[in-house]
Amino acid sequence: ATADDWRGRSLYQIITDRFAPPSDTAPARTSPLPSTCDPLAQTWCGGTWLSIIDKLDYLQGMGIDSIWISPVSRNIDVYTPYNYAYHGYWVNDPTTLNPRFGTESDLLALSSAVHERGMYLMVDIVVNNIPSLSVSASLSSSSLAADNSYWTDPSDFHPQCWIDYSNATSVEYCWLGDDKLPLMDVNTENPNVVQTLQSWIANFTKAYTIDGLRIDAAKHIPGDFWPGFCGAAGVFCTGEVYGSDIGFASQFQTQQWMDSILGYPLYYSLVNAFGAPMANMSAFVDIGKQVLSSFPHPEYLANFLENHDLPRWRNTTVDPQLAYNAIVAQHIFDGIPLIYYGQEQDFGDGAADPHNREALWPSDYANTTTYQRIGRLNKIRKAVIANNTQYAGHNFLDSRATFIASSNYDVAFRKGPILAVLTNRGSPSQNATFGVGQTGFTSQSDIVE
Ligand code: ABC
Ligand code: CA
Repeated sequence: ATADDWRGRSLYQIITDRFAPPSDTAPARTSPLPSTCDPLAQTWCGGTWLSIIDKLDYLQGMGIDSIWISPVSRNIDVYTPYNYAYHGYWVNDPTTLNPRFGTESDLLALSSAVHERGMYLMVDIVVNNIPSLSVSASLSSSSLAADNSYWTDPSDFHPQCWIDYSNATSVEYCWLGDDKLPLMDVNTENPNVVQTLQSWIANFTKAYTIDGLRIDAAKHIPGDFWPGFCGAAGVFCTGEVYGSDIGFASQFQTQQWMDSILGYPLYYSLVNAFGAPMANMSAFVDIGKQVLSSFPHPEYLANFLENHDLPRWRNTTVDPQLAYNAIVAQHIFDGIPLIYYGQEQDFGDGAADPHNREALWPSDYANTTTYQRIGRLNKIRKAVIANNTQYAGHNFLDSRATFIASSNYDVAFRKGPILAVLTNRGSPSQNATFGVGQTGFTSQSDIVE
């Protein structure tokens, strides 16, 4: 699917190991299965590609029509200083599937089940780095063999150096991870590496009918690598560009490196605006405007309030009213709304990695108020998109959000036929006045609350 196919979608992020319990009928991929899933144990809890299928009804009940699943490629399968690769990011062979989560036919079954429902499938891709337990400062063919690395020649990697985030070159060429578990930086200028990755991704997206890619650590590879890679993939690419620097992040679109990035800049603005009662609403207004003016296609950005690297929203603030207001902003502002599994269940114990990667099944997939409100927002989005609802010649998807009014604690913005009026006053409710003078709706217009 293309970026334009994606922009009206609602996306849901899944860590395969944690989203749905292993079903009784499918072969267990992890043994022994833990009796409870303790995120601090950092080991497999048993979720698989097949078990995701059992919970697609639950997702559709919330208006979700696309899923992003954690990396599917083979990982190191040994004990490390950070325990086990249950999350799937320690890919040591991008070209082979991870037997912990299923077989080729299982991934095909998931892809078919998703498509039968008219949903899209996005897969997380790790190409920047390969974990190492044996290599520290020196790379050699024998250490790479000991690590069971797909790349076998030292020239397939950049020489060892740790990333210095104040140095742009270092961010691209040095290594993620640390001396306990180095993530060796793949030499993405080596023509053999480039060629191999391109033909693999072209085959992979076709073989499994993948609709989109979430590109891990996208800012750690020089931008000119991506057009060839995403071009070969032939599908929507959204990159992880972790950070609040809009000038840096917007290059991914202005330089046409890839279609989209994850909406980190908007995320920081929403935390600053709604992350505490009576916080800083101008952060949303200021950053929101900068996002709209800096990105040529803000409608392709994937906007989130939580992910597997960040604290849960409800860990930052327990106030449900603040969460609901932030969720509305996330769904009505330009972009593809993205829910992290468990957000709809108000998970809030998770400070950060690894606490924020709880199993979803103890929630019993309950019909929570948050679940219902996300569902309602998706119904509104779907309705105005499907009907191409216009106001004064502006429909939802083609128009940009416009800030209409704001105070320290309130904000109003329009996007096509929808007006969002939000507050960060939080709980308990209080009497307050917020004037929204110029809604753009003429007097006596019919509106639906
Ligand atoms: C493991 C353990 C952890 C332990 C850690 C050191 O090692 O589990 O308990 O603390 C995977 C696993 C992790 C694992 C790591 C390392 O591998 O999921 O559990 O942690 O082994 C992606 C994925 C992420 C994944 C990897 C590695 C990459 O989403 O899940 O981790 O394949 C950087 C990278 C980013 C990466 C992220 C974790 O680290 O850029 O790709 N995510 C600054 C930098 C960011 C940086 C961030 C965090 O710090 O700019 O680039 O992200 O280190 C804002 C600023 C930002 C700033 C933030 C913190 O503050 O604007 O710039 O971000 O205000
Ligand atoms: Ca790199």
